[in-house]
Amino acid sequence: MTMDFEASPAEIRARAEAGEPRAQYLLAANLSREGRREEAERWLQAAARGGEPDAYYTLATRSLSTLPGTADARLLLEKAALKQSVPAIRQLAVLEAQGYGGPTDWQRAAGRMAALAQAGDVAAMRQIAGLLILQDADDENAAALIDRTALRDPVAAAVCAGRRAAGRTTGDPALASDVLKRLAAGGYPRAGELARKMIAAPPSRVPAAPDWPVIAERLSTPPAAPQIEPKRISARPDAQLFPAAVPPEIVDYVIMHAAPCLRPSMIYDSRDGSRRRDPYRKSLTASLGPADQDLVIAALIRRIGGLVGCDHDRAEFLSILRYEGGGEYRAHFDWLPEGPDIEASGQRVATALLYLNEDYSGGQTHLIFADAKVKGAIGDVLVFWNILPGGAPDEASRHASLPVLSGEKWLASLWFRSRRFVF
Ligand code: PD2
Ligand code: ZN
Repeated sequence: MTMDFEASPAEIRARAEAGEPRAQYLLAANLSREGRREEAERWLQAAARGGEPDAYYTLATRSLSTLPGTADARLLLEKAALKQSVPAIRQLAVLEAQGYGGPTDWQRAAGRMAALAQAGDVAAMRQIAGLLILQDADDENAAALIDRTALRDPVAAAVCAGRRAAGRTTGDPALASDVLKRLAAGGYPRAGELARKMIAAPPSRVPAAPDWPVIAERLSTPPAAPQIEPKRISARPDAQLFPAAVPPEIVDYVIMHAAPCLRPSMIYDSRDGSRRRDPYRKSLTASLGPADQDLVIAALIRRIGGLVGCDHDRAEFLSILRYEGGGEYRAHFDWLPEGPDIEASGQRVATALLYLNEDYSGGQTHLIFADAKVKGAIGDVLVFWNILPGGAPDEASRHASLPVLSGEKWLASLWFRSRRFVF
């Protein structure tokens, strides 16, 4: 008989003591909720020794905050994946796609995610849809997958609304609006605005069921950056704007994906290497580490890397920034002072900024060196370099985000190092 959360606490304990790994895992979870951490830890370790996949997964999640730790995480996740743990397979796919804790293997990662999606896992279906949209915003299979997940997944709901607002094929007009209205009532950012756009959009036909062999074929090559003619803003420091580099549906995806992870932004204090809050940088940031990434975020990092001309493994974590009224990032450099941080990964050579919305005033990116105030359209990517050709910090690369005067500004930033990023 399988043990689940409906068993009584006394029964769970009895079975845990009798040596059932699943019961040991559930007992650990109960004890952890009660704040009895040491006992919880002992039972969690016992469950892992007994081969309980959720225990492997829980232990793996603790090793994701440093690059060296991801090697341990990967081994635990592989064991959990062999026992069909769905969260473990999703996380393992991210590590494989990014080359964290072992070789980079995009095909394997995409194959794992497609298998989960085909088996009906909603988060995997939505990720596969996102990957297809990145290749072709009109992909019929993406429409089918988004339709099937929009009522159960907030990120899919946002993509669904964005698609309809852009006049693309997506079925039932009422489909995502209910989800979005509920999210808006719960204070989820931008949900109300998306719901309004969606309700105003004309109805369209319901897409057919997903065609899995076609999807597998589409996903068999790693994501590539599109050919986009950039607009040069400055020659030195080098600054270029890539228009429409990311489809608007993926922009909605990124916002909804990151919204629950937003925290007050920090600045780096070069005097002691600490990070702290400061009026110099007034915004919220979601810095998407390995535990917060998915394959769409990984694909987006590759795409932006392709525009910049840097491999994905040189990118720091994608950061989603939300500046409310008055929010700003005063004049600063993105290059780092001498210290342990640059010893590990090298200098922060380039900055890429992806613009996620337009409905605000003020808030332009001020490239002081070019006397240019840039307000990108949704999906535009601004790239500028923070170093001189020889690699030294460029004292001319100072820039800022001007105060937001009305509305709120959303933006994704990605900094690239001179070598592989070691976190
Ligand atoms: O939000 C911006 O426009 C901005 C401007 C300058 C962001 C950054 N720098 C940054 O994240 O480094
Ligand atoms: Zn900056």
